[in-house]
Amino acid sequence: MSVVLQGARANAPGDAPAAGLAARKADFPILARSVRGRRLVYLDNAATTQKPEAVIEAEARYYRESNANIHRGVHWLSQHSTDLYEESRERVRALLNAARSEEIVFTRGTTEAINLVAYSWARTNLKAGDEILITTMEHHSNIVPWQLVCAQTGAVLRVAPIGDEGALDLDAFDALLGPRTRLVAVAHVSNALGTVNPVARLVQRAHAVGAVVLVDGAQAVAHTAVDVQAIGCDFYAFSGHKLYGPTGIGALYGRHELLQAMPPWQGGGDMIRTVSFEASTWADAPQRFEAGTPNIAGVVALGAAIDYLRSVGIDRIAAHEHELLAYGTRALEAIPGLRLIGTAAGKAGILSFTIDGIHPHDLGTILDTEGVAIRAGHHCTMPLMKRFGIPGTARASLALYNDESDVDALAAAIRRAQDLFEGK
Ligand code: 7TS
Repeated sequence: MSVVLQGARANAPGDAPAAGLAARKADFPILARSVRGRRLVYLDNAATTQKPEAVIEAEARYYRESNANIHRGVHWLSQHSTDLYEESRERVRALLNAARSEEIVFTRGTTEAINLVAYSWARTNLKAGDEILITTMEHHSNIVPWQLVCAQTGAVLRVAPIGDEGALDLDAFDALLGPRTRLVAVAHVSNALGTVNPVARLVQRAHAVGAVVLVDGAQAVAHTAVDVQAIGCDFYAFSGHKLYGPTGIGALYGRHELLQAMPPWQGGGDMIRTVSFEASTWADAPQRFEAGTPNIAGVVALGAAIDYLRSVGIDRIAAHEHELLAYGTRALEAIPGLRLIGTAAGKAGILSFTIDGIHPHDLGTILDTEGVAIRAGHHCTMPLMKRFGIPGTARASLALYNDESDVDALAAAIRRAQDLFEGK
């Protein structure tokens, strides 16, 4: 534990932009454990990031010192708990640079945020023949909710293609926009390729035809500064657990006018203004979309995660991960038979690859025996895998606490797996 506390230092003022971040490993207690008798090399950060002591402690402290239900108590503790909850909303507002905190709705995560928009906005506003435009690189969470909307409303799903490097085909995207396009739903950063989409440009083109735009920011918020006003999007979704925060909590940003015009999607306590057996009326946004007792401790710990992220500095994190990505790309490209999937310019810290003669799952299993945790499979992007003609990839995804030794361990483990398969 003393190691953890030592590591939880503030930024050293003289630190170079990307230097010294590896010392942050000590902020994350789980990174000190071993797995299968080996040092844990955690490279599955796109699935979920590890949690710093500050976040774990914030959640525990909430239950030790502040636990009470929110928005309904006249007693001190309830008011205190409500204040903590609403302070976290303000932290999320600041993280995304939203204009006002009423534009932040707490959800279980990205998936629930997208479903909220699908159920409330899309089912109300779309009719037969309207079009929803997505891209080939979307996570299932940004495909399936729209398919459900289409089945119910008669709207049509359109898909903008990508090039061989994994970049969105912007001309094709523009060509698919038209008077029928009512909604564009696009990933900010692809979880399987690392491609960073030019979301501000996409929003501009989509708005020109009158479409509303949802950005899936699940893979963006922990790796790059996000400014929803500069992007200009109407909705932005993210998950706390990919941002060094707890599971089961995330948020939806929605432009105030849009949220205020949307009907509730779940009914219950906290989302109403008045209830009678004849008719009920709804609270304003965001409460309208937060029925029932929420994950209060999760919200508070998410606030602590945002504080942590800001204390390290999102620009330093981005610079560090880009350097490590370049290092990792060189290390993997030197391995014979390895093919990187997703090589778009300016991509984020995701190394997806296939190896000749070794199925990604077998590779993942062998790497695991060496304590190297990566993801293997389709990464909830089956249509994207089909586009590349592969069943899946092995994927290493970077976070602020990774360093060159982690990438070296990955490369060495891949080479040993190859030796094993070649019977050496
Ligand atoms: N959108 C993107 C781009 C994602 O990467 C993910 C999760 C989601 C949506 C869904 O997020 P959730 O928190 O609601 O589940 N991506 C991954 C992944 O790449 N490996 O495991 C989960």
